[in-house]
Amino acid sequence: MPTTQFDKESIKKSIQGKLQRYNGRTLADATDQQIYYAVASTVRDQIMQKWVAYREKDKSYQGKRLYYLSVEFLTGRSLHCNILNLCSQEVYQQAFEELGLDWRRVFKEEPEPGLGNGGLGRLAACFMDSLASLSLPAMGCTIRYEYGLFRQRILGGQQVEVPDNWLENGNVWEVPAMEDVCEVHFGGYVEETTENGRMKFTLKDYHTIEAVPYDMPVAGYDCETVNSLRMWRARSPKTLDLATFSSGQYSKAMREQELASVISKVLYPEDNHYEGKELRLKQHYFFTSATLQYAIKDFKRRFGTNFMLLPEKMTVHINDTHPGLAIPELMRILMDEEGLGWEEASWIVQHTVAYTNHTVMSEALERWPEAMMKNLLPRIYMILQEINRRVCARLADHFQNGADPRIAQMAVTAYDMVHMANLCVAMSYSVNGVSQLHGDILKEDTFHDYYEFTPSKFSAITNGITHRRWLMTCNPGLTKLITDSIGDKWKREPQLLKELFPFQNDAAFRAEFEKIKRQNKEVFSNLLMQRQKMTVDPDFLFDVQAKRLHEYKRQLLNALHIMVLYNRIMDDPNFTMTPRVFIFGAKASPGYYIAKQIIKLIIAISKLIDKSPRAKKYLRVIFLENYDVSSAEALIPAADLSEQLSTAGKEASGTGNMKFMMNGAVTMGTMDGANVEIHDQVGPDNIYIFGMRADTVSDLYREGTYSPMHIYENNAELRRALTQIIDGTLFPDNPALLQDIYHNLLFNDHYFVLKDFGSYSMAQRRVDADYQNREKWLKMAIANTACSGVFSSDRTISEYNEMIWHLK
Ligand code: 26Q
Repeated sequence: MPTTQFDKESIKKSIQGKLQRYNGRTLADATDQQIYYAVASTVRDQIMQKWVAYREKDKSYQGKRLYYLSVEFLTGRSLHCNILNLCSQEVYQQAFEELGLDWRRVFKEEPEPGLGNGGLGRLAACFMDSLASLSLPAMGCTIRYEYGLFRQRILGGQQVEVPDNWLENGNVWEVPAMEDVCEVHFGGYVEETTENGRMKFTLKDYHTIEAVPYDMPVAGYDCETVNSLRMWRARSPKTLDLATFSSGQYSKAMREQELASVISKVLYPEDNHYEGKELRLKQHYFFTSATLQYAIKDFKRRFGTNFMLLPEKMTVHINDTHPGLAIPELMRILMDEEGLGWEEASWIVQHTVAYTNHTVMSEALERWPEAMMKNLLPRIYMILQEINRRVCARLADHFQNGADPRIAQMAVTAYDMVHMANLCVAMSYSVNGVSQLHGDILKEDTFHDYYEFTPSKFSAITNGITHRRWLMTCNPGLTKLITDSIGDKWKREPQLLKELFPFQNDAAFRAEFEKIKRQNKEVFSNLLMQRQKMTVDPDFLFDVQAKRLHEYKRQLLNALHIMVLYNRIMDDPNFTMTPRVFIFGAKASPGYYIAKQIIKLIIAISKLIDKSPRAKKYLRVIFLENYDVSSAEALIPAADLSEQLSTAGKEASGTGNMKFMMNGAVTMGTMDGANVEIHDQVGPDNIYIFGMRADTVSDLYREGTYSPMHIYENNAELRRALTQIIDGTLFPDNPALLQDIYHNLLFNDHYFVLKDFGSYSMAQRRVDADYQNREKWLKMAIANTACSGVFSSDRTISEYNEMIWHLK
């Protein structure tokens, strides 16, 4: 196989050649988009060459393989990270320079695949990067949504959702794998027969959907490994009915096609929230079934039909419960298609499937009506019932009491619902939480009864982020400073960032660090100008809260505090403070009413402040439209303060917190999720911790004595800010617009916003003072970057591999 060189001259030639062949243009008159495609397909050629070589080696691979199943992979753009992982930054940079191309301008032409909502999907993407970079054999498996997460526009002071047609101009990075097309069956009924004295179950009268795989290469950093992200698209197996078409019934002829393809049409925009929509259940089964059919086919190719080897040769990791139907589906394939008995199939499943939980919020726990499951997946439903019967029998035996109330709590099906989390805990060999605190809560609370039943299954592995995207590509200035100071071994071993710690005391280093932060603020300000026709002053403190909008994440705490600052400025002519811009980035689920009201509130506060020349000198509020991976890559390197305000016990881990820290922002946070571990790493002097601890929160829930009204009555500043929500200060023409926010806070306040307000406000006073002390602040910021190495997903993946997967 001849290999092509990818030196500077051949890269230049390739880009120009592609423009000529694809577009009939020269570089001089090509559009930015055409240039992007020419560059990206040059990089793709380079990856393809490695992919071919890797696959060739892989053919004879006899070891274990990981299938990582996730309904979301929030990958972000690929071009820059691919160039980085190929170790080709320098040659491309030189080639660009000589061709007169602008690096950033080309990158921003790439449509961002928004195939995820937030933390869960982004984690899956970081994991893919680390798996490949650690040369572990893995395939990511998901749905190829035609429309990703909606794009957010702000119009008339509120969120408006626009469809995300990310495939409109084609996707350079994917290749269809037509040899692996398979069928997924829905509906019908189960016929029971006996064959050679054994029960046989056959699905009849089912409806077929075809699953078409598209593979995206995932190249590891500075290594030979190129794994795949496999995305399944749904289509109808029937070709167009020409007779119907000719008779003029166009729409009837098309209907079948369209009905099938809705399954992979659009990503559901709910984050940390369950909605029992049938189409969603179809999506889950669709990609899970297709993946397992492929995995079994590959196993048979490698090892024949000795299925007892399966746990030794593959792990099926399910990212939350959404792909949990992998459990009954694998049993179905082994029993109905491969002829194994229940005992064998069940043993195999219980040694092959591993499960990660990502949330303890009860409204996010996945439950499906039994009737829906039975209708849509009759054979799968039968298997679930049998699993449930056996699980309950084991439990009754264990508790020595068939009527023990714990059994109903732990059952797979109960009260007419299929409880996916119980299914996953009962049937997988490993259950893990995503931070130490979250792992403890799973053991002590969420899955307490299961923990007592099978304690050894449970573990906690703290999340991580890929430092290649979240430092090396998004923050080249800081990357260079780090390398100039401690060499470049940290790129392979991010824990070596620790060596930066003593540089806090180096005045020249601090000055350089400060300069880079300022440049990043300017870059962000320019982006804001392009996108929203706004600027921010880089001399202001950049105070950032960027994450999905959710009541438990408490954007409201931040908003109320801004109102209090505004009032202090307006009330006292001598008041001064450190000038600060509060930047919010947040999408709300389209159906989440209160979340959308909160966006309105933030934007209204922003406008109120902008109307006052005096307030504007100290305070700005920016609502960054359409917060996505690409805008995070510009925003996070510019942040000074990272707001991580979740009610303690609610945020399983958080991963944004780690990205900010790595880029030298100081955390303002509760003792929740991974904030606890960030605190452990940097020490109490390099973080602002406030608010109730998780145990106090759960005590308060249990006692039920919390009275937000009591706090309202005793805190005048807070009372005033709350009143301004409804007294016409924000909406003179419609003072009642946000009354639901007001009422929720005053009469319910489920997330303890008022309770934690005092402590938050005090911690913010310290930030205000500390930021003035440049030396102190920079030392804190540097300490944060220096201590962020453990939060690289390379460490996370190594732990998964040691504790759960055991891949070579
Ligand atoms: C539930 C039922 C049916 C369909 C969908 C869902 C659903 C969808 C999305 C449930 C949950 C989610 C998203 C969860 C999520 O993003 N969790 C986040 O995971 C991150 C990675 O582990 C953590 O860092 C965050 O703390 C956690 O909120």
